[in-house]
Amino acid sequence: MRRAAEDPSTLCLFDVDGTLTAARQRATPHMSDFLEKLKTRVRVGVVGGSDLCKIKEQLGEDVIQKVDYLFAENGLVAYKDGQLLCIQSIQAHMGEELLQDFINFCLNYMAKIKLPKKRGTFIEFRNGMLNVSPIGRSCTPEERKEFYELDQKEKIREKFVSILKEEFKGKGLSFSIGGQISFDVFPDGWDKTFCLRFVEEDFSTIHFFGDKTKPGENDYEIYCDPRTMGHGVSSPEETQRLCQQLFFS
Ligand code: M1P
Repeated sequence: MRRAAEDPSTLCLFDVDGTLTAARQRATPHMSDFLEKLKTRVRVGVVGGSDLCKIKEQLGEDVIQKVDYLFAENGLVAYKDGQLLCIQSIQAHMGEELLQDFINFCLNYMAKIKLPKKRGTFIEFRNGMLNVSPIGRSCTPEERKEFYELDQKEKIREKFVSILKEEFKGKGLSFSIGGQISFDVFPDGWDKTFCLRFVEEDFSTIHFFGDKTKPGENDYEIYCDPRTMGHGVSSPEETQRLCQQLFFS
């Protein structure tokens, strides 16, 4: 049975990668214990760019039951108190014509890039978004690191996104670089602020904690949104320290 939070009018929403866990890694037992403790003070939610499957790998199979709100794919797949609230469909929203034009363009562009390594799953088709990865999502952790370091120098993803913005101008698509090897593509407005519609009426204060808070990064919109108090962090350890100061001192 859930224990009531001392302040049920405050919600803390957390990004996953870089905020609750290291990139694409599992949460440490210390972080899991901390979230349990935090739930005695405030209501707790998670809003990740990743799909539900990846969030479960990182935060546990039972994460939907453990937190008050679980928002996967920016909230395009939304759960409250363990119950599904809604799932968006990118194909219904974009239509097959635009979707195929977009996928074909990306595959064609990626076919022309030469990288130190290329693996598989270059476009992951999710419920409410597409995730595009020039190296391919099936790369190993070492290959992921190698791509990320190269990308920081050569801006492979930034250049790709700027070409897509030009090519698909006026088509209602948004792009965000949230992780290390890929970027997310979704209809305008389907960024992390999407999840706020499920909580804005129920809380007087909504804190958001994220590590990718610069323009073009996937925490930027919700971090700046007037409905949230945004907190930029640089690691899971900093997230814990900040919450400790805010809610336990
Ligand atoms: O949560 C941030 C991002 O995590 C993954 O990114 P990458 O595999 O590139 O490190 C992806 O699931 C991405 O969709 C998500 O935004």
